[in-house]
Amino acid sequence: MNKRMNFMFTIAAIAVMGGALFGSSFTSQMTGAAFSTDVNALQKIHDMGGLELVMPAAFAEAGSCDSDEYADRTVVEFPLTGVSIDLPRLGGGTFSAMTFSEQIPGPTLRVTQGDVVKMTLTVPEGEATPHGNDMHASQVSAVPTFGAVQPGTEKTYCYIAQVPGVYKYHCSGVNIAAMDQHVLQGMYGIAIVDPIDGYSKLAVEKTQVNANGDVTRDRQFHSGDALEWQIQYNQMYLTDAGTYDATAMFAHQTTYTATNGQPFAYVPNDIHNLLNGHPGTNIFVAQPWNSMDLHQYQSQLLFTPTGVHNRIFVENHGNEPVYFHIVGEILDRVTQGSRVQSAGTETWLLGGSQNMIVDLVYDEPGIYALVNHDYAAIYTGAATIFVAGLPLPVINETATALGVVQGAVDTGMYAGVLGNPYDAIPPYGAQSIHHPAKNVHCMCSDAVAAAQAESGAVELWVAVPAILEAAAAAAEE
Ligand SMILES: [Cu+2]
Repeated sequence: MNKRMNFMFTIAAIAVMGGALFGSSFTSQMTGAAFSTDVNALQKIHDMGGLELVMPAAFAEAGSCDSDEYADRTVVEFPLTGVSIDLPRLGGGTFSAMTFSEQIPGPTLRVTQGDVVKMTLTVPEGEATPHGNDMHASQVSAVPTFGAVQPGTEKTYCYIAQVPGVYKYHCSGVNIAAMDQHVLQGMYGIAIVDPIDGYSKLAVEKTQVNANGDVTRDRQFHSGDALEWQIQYNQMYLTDAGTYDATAMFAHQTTYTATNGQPFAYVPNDIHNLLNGHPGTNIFVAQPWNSMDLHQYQSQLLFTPTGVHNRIFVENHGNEPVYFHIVGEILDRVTQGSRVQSAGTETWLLGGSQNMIVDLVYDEPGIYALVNHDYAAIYTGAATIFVAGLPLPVINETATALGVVQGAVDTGMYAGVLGNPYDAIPPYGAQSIHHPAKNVHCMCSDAVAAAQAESGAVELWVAVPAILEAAAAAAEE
């Protein structure tokens, strides 16, 4: 089987799973009779105005930004806006999203261990509900620091990021009333706290045959510098009208599994169909976001070279486990908090609100599927496609004909031509290998997408048709 056949086989295998999904009525909801007790409890908390403890005055300065401890430290400002907007849902229509700064997930904060984080949450006038922000990277009194911020007001708190790692932040609802709704409809994000002494070099297990014909260990080392990614999982529980379905949440009946806010965010689209010589035909049967008309919501692939250290920051925001696995790869290292948990493992389990850093090197050019190895999660959105190296001869030929292949060859990956999706890339740190280009991609408002474009990300829905038009015109001459 040649490499292209291999690619088609891999895609077809995943497509079969996707086809099963889209052919079924996976959005059907159960009735809520058995869960009335829980729902009533939530309603009572809501009616009380949340769980607001009466605090002694001594705690009034919790999270203050005036501490002497902050002198001589770097202060990193992190402004967020809590706002409800409508965003597109899988299969058409919209859902009632709640967001930090009009994007799901919210912006990623990146600091170095020892920095001071100055977090300001603004809730605009006219917003239908208060919001709050609970940052797991902090160690401050939860009450009143994470309490509700009323519409038309803002609240700032400060803390020192003392412990390196990846940390969730999320809306705390209205003093925890409706917190489930706010988080599951989109109010979550991550903070990355880089270790003060940097990331360790990566050891990858290999073997070799020596001059005597003996098979021996050949451990290979890569520097702490890495091409970086962020992948955040969550569940979505939606009514047919796109509102939050608490009954489905209590029953753990997932409507979709979101990957960076979008079910099936990173699978092939009609740009790849075109470039792979199949215009009008899906090379991936389930291409739910495949029209260029979808702009920032069109699914995009993740491109990486072979032989390069990849570092993936992973967070599970949901209330289902994530069995993190990459089809065709072994995770070379798993770090949780600031401790290595495993070196060389097939799958790693993340519970709710748990994180990890996965380090790995793709050895062979090809197509790899990053999944939550829970079949219910795969079929509802937790399938992400990585393309390592330049394994697709038809795309190579097409790109050559268009005169754009050199960019891909120089970088060893198709991101040299198409870029990597903006929302899968964390802000750069001191040890980040920069991506050759970014494309505009997010579960976000048009304003956020425009800001990505202004920062240099490529609008593929504009660029690709223009390239193809120019190529067609050149061919006619
Ligand atoms: Cu909220």
